Amino acid sequence: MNHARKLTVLLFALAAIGGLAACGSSDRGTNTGTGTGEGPGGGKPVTIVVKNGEPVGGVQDLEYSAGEQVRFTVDSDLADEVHVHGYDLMKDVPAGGSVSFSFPAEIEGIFEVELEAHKEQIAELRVNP
Ligand SMILES: [Cu+2]
Repeated sequence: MNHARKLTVLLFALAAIGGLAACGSSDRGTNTGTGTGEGPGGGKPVTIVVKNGEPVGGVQDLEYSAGEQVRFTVDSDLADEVHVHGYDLMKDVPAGGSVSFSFPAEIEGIFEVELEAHKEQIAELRVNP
């Protein structure tokens, strides 16, 4: 009995992992060597400009400390859906329009911000303890 229940839990866990992996593979390497020096200070709004489905200036670094407010805007020339992994937030962005995110950085770690339909990473969200 006990064994069977454990197996069920395991299967659920696998299904959850499979679901997460289904969108946006993370095996692209998270090594973003952009030495821009100063990161966005806590609460300072950041705008990520997307042209032809790609982030202008490369994948943007968004760095926060746990508890800070994450704020950024995506300006896109193409219609897509912006997906913040980890926090699992999704918002549509119209062609030539923009969409803004504002949420507390309550999950620590490094997460991909992705243009879902184009499967393009546009930012790396880093939340430090
Ligand atoms: Cu995604």
